[in-house]
Amino acid sequence: SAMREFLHELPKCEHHVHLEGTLEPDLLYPLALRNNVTLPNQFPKTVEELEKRYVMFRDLQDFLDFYYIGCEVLLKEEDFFDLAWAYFKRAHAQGLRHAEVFFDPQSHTPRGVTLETVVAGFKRACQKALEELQVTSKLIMCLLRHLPVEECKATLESSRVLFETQQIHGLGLDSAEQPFPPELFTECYELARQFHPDVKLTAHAGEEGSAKYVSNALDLLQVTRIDHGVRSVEDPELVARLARNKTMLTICPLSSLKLQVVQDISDLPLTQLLEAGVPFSINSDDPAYFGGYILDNYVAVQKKFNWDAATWAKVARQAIEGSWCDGKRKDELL
Ligand code: ES4
Ligand code: ZN
Repeated sequence: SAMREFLHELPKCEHHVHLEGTLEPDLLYPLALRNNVTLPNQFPKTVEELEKRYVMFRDLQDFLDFYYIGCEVLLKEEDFFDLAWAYFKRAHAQGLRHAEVFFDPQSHTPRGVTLETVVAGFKRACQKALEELQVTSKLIMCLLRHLPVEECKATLESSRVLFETQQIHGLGLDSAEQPFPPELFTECYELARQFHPDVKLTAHAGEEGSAKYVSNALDLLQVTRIDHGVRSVEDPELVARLARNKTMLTICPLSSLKLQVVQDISDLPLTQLLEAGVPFSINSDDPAYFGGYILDNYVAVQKKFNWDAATWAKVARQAIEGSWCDGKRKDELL
């Protein structure tokens, strides 16, 4: 359609995509076979069965249970490369120009897969995306907040050199939001800031958790971006603060729908954020699980909000300006 074509041509930046969440059923089963991995008994046995199960999730935890099982088929550097390269190809075909991608080392290290293996595979895919697709990218390492803080600290320590050499650009915080508030991770974020003066900080907050999770992430973790943050609108002072500081929310429409954070995409507070001057970007989160990549999320928003071209230009520009690439790359994208 003309609308999809228009949105395809917008210079799109993605700031909220978990590479493990790009594991399509049509890669999951071949990887299980290639690596001799036996999936749990109750796990769907075919691509078709799995696709049917992914139509809807009860909540974040119901989804995460599938997501962590999916991770078990990833063992070798080549697997991480194949995963990320498949993502870059699909997102590029939807008009992606720049991506800041999350990964969860702690969903791999318990199987004996090292952080270095994971990053080596992802970096090779990022390099190929740059050379063959002209897609730029940054890696953001996330800590799993449902795990003991001491384990998170140890993971962070093991990543020190990768942060110091800026092979990893940012730190994030994901997994089950409640009851694991941001303040548990204050020391982890302090440590990351010591790794490199330019380290970028973000955290999932205000997806299922309250607006207090968002303000505590800002106050205690000193993040400069909030992942999801849709419940921020429950606190007018917080909304004013996000607008004043131009703190970007990375919103994931199909994710919030499929995880039943909202009952309809029109329930997302996008109009309110635009009016209040809070910047946001539109992202895919876990596209293999939530039924769409970046353009599909743009289209889903347009179907409900029916924005004019000027509004879309503003949304695309805010995503570029909120990106963690250098000024030269931003100028190219604008
Ligand atoms: C996630 Cl949607 C979402 N929320 C929190 N943690 C996650 N990890 C992967 N997807
Ligand atoms: Zn997420």
